[in-house]
Amino acid sequence: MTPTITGFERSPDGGKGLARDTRVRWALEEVGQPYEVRLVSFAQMKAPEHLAIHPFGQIPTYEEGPLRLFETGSIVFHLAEQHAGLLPGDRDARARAITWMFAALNTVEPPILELMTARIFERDKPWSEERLPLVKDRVRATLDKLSVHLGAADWLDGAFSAGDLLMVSVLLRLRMSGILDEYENLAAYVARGEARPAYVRAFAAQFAVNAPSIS
Ligand SMILES: N[C@@H](CCC(=O)N[C@@H](CS)C(=O)NCC(=O)O)C(=O)O
Repeated sequence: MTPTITGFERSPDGGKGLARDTRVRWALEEVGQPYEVRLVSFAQMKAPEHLAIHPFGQIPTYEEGPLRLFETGSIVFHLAEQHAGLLPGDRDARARAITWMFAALNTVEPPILELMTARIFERDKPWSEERLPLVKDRVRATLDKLSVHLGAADWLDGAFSAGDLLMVSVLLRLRMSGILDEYENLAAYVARGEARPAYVRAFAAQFAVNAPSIS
């Protein structure tokens, strides 16, 4: 059965691949699962039909027959459980890969989201300039430790896993800030993720929808 995911009718990032449907597309591409996409406007996301699938009125969602999921982490985990390729077979290695999924979304992403909020949504506030360095340092405090853990390895724990897929996706959100480039090994790690054929396909698919049209 071909699953259907939702994505923005037009992503506010103009095709940079930062909207979370890209993470789901990437996971689907990694496991070789064809999928369909239903594009939704902001108004449609808040309408009852969509709220019945996503209680918070957001994207992405995932529908597979009677199964309806929301939350990117949950969707990627479901795909990783149903298909080979995103989680190791060994019990302990699998548990560690799942731990990295949680670490990406629960530990690394929150300060990055705070930085995005400070840079984009709060930049006209009178206290914005004063607050920004504090928020950036909170991001660095997490990346310092992540960078030490990764060291010279290609991936976080052995072979590429759903943990890497989510961690790379989260770190990608930092590119515009310049902070990622302060960490040579993390910048190379993200570049390795982006070079994966599955990511290239996922990025191209969302870009085709979201790229600004030239007229
Ligand atoms: N924790 C959720 C966050 C979902 C989320 O923030 N989605 C954004 C797009 S990346 C969205 O739909 N924003 C529009 C809105 O909140 O109105 C997940 O990981 O799926």
